[in-house]
Amino acid sequence: MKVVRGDGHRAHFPDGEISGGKLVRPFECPERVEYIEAALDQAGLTDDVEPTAVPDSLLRQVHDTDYVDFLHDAWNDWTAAGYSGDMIPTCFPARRMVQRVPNDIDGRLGYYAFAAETSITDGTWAAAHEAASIAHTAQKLVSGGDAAAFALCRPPGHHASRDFFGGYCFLNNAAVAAQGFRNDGADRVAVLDVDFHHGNGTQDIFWERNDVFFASLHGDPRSEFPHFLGFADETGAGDGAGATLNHPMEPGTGFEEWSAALGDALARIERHGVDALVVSLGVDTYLADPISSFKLDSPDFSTMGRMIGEAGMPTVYCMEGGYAVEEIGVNTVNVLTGHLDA
Ligand code: 7XA
Ligand code: ZN
Repeated sequence: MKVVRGDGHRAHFPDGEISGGKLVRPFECPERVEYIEAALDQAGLTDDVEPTAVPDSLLRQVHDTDYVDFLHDAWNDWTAAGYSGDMIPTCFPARRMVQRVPNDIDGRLGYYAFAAETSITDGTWAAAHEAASIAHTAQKLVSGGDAAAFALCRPPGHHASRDFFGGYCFLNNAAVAAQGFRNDGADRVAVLDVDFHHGNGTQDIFWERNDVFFASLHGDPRSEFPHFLGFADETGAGDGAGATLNHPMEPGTGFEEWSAALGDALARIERHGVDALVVSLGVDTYLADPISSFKLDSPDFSTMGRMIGEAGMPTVYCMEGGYAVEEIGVNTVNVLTGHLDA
């Protein structure tokens, strides 16, 4: 399995993250990639590919054009306004307020965000753009005949919607890969999101589409981020009615229940008749993850990969979350080698 990776992610590392009422070192940090790279090397998954830039037209199929422009210009606009610290959104267009883009950069920052833990900094655009390019390159490899590829994306993407960022995500890497499959001739694609957190951005992007099935297994939004999407009764709308599947699960869920939900999601994806699969691969379901509450152990990730591999679909894995940094590498690689063993 080829691995698409780059160093551009290092440019994105905000000073802090608001967590539990404090500004703490961001959980989503560059070492995450370093630990994954070390584990890939150790496992012999060393067939590396450099990313090719994602076409702007593809990015703007997935995201609204004003949102892409906002992200591209955000840091310049911020510093031009005389600010120097990281861009932390603090004011949001809540219920019954006017949904209109403000002129002022502080207002626009809140308009295009849904959560305050995620800051934009000097290198955010470059890093997010490279992550989308990594997903795009992995999709091209698989559309070109590879059975599977791993996109080592950082920052992650599945919380990024058409027009807002948050949950450490700016551009939706998995959606870029899914849309790329469609553009390259796949009639139907599935995104399977196994990250601990619901992939609200991906769900929103494909909500009214039948050509991209979205399935997510995640912590119940009543207790877990992103709190306001990911309930079992969300199943898609319009043309996409029935093409979204949500499996929220209680804190403390272990692999027996989790893997039954995975089996169900894979069966639903198979019934949808898809030509390609994008896996939003978060390993924050791990029992020692510092911000999550499932109880998967490292060997479970091998079984997860085997189950996905046995589905026999051309597959792109896009890295999402996982914050137990010392174990993130082995857990990620276990999924990939499990897939290869299938
Ligand atoms: O998959 N998404 C993540 O791993 C990011 C979750 C962000 C949680 C922030 C809680 N304050
Ligand atoms: Zn997550």
